[in-house]
Amino acid sequence: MTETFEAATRASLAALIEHHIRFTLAKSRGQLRKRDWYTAVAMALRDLLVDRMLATRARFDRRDAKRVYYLSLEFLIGRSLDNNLLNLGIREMCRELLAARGIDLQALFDEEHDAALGNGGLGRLAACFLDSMASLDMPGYGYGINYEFGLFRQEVRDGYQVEAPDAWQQDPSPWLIPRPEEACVVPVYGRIEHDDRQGRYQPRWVDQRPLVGLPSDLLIAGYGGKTVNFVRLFAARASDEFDIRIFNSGDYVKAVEQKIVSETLSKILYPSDSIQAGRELRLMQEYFFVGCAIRDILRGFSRRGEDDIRDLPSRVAIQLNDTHPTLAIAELMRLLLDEYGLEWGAAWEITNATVAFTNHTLMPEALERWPLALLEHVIPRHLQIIREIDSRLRGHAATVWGEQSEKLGRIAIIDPYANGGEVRMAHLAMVGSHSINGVSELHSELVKTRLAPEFHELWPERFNNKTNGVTQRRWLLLANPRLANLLTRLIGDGWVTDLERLRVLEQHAGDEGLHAEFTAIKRENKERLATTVHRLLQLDLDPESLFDVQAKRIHEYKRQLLMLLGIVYQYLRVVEDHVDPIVPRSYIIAGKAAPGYWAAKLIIKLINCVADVVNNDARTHGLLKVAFVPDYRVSLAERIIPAADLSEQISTAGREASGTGNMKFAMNGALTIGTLDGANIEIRDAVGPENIFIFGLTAGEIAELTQRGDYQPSRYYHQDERIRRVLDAIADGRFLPREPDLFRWVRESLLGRDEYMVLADFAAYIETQEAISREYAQRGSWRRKSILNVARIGRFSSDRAVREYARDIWHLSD
Ligand code: 26V
Repeated sequence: MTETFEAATRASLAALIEHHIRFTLAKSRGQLRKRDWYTAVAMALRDLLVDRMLATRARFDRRDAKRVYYLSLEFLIGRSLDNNLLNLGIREMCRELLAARGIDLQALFDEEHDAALGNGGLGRLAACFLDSMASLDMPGYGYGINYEFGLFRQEVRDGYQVEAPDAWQQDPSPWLIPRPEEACVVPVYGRIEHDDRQGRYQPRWVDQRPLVGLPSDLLIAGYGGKTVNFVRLFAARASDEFDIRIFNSGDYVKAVEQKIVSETLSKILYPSDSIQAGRELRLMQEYFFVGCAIRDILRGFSRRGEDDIRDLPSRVAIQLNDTHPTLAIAELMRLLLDEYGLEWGAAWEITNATVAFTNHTLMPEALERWPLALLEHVIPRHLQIIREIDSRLRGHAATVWGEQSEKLGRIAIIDPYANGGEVRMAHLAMVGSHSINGVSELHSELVKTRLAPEFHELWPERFNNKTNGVTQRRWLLLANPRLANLLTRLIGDGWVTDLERLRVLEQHAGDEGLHAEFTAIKRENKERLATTVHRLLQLDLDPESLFDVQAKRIHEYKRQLLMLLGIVYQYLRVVEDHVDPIVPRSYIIAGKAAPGYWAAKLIIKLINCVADVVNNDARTHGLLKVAFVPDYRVSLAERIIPAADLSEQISTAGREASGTGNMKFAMNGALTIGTLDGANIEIRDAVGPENIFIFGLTAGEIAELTQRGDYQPSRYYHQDERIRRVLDAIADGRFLPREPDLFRWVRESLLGRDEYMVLADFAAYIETQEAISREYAQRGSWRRKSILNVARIGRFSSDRAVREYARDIWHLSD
């Protein structure tokens, strides 16, 4: 910033803050609470952002730039104040300005409620991508739902997870700009009348009910403040006009009932990322938001003066974040056929060339399937179109493989046998998209070979990989300011926009002065986390101990249980064998369980019970601590990740599509203990096998064991005394004497099926943990590895990921 520009910005920021205190809050200085200061500062910042957002849009228009739309049911944004100040480059200015008024800026950050419009990895990835697109000056916009309630708040009572609603908009978010004049109307329900009077089949969708989508734009500032984009979030409203019709027909109660039903649509984010329940409301959400988004996209297209819809693919790219927005394909087809009057072939060509699909999971229970009957009820015209797509797909496949091929049934969109007929959304997404990508190299291979071999055989050129990335602006610059400052002092601030620059650090990896600084920073971050943990749990963690962290959604495939078995093993070594661990450890676990996922909830209870016993046993004092930190969310991750020494990425190989926490931890100097799964493999290749702790079966070995069908977990139990001790201790009730049977399930399920092969990897896991303790005890060698992790993590920036999407899928030229 030039000096005069800086002075002008300072003056306008100060004036804007005063303005909002007076005219937005209608208060005088003396009456202000911390919360008011937060609001005034945020509103002032919003004004600056709005200016730049308008300028950005004008610039893209002048450039006649191709637009990218990222369609996602989830955007896990977290907090915005600190991030926006940083990206605008005015955080220090604002800090000084407030300090002069006796206000601590840092304290204001905690006044902001996280925008938790997502479950986990998939939603946070969308947020990192928005940050990167804006920072790279791309015209990239999100479309999603303006949930009234974000992901539930997690409380822990008596060791159990208890969910509480997250009313994040109780005070309206300053980052959201309502756009009532841009409302969209989307039809649902009704039936199709068949009409072919003009010699051409012309369906008429009658008795529709209109849903109204009210958009609000959540501002996304790119780094440097030049580009401000937004994610457009729709809230559902009943249509006034429609209401009046029913009111006039005299059925007052019915009218109000329907209004309520329509408005529930955008009330709540579905909190499961593991099991697809097939609920009507969820289907309505998916369809509603996609309907609004497609209309808005087409409206923007014509407003920019485009008059030939055939040019859509060269002007617009649509990326589907998993199958949740897949109805975009059917909706775009419907509009092109029924409203634009195109022939099928032309409509299909446009749709296919515009839409691209990202898969984020292979877990069968998370793959979306919708019953035909439900689709018929909610979107009858779309179902017709889906049937037509299905029939053409099977027709094409038959010309390649022959009418009798078994592959026809496997590739079909409609599975006629399942529960009276179901649509497989991934199949619809794949046939309708010109690009299909997985999110790590391994995962993208598995998409081709396991999820969709038939599609791969027909259209190999569609399949590609885009390994995930995370934004270093939030996950390093914002979350770990001390490390960020050190890096900038050493190598300049180029890493903020070009993470590969960190590589020059390699030269300093052996430098003792740097080791000391790295150690001091980690130590301070650990102290900060210890303070938070003390506040939340009244538990003291020793910052000298090794902070061993697993923070992510609770899921059996992620194997929080494996970590827990390791903890119990350590505990038994201390109290029964009187063997102390080589280094004291603090085990830190955080994550939410889907409210209906009882196994995941039982795992939380078990973690808390083990924590209680371990933490209150005098014999482990100064050696072992266990903390389950409640309500894991973006702002808590920003506190936990920079404080970790060890990052647990221990999913059953082949199950974790990529992982992104793995990248955030390594970026902050934690070493990883991990399986050869998802992006862990690429992280190993990047940081070097000597700087990461890899253990366990490979995806190939797991598949082989499964196929042979002779995996016998009980063998491990009988052959390995350590496993026996640990499982028996858990099953015999010693972690919950008043309810000794509660955890019997753990032993039974591990000895029975052990679907995630916990026992097969147990020995390798604890042996690797021992190697880790030995390594940690030699501080110099640990620190060197830690520095090399930071130096070599550059590839895992979401800037790199988004650039690859732009180059290979979206074909953004400028
Ligand atoms: C699935 C479902 C299933 C139906 C009900 C609602 C719902 C909501 C979310 C999901 C998401 C499951 C997929 C997911 O989160 N995948 C994660 O994506 C990350 C980003 O690519 C990746 O790093 C993780 O490995 C992957 O598990």
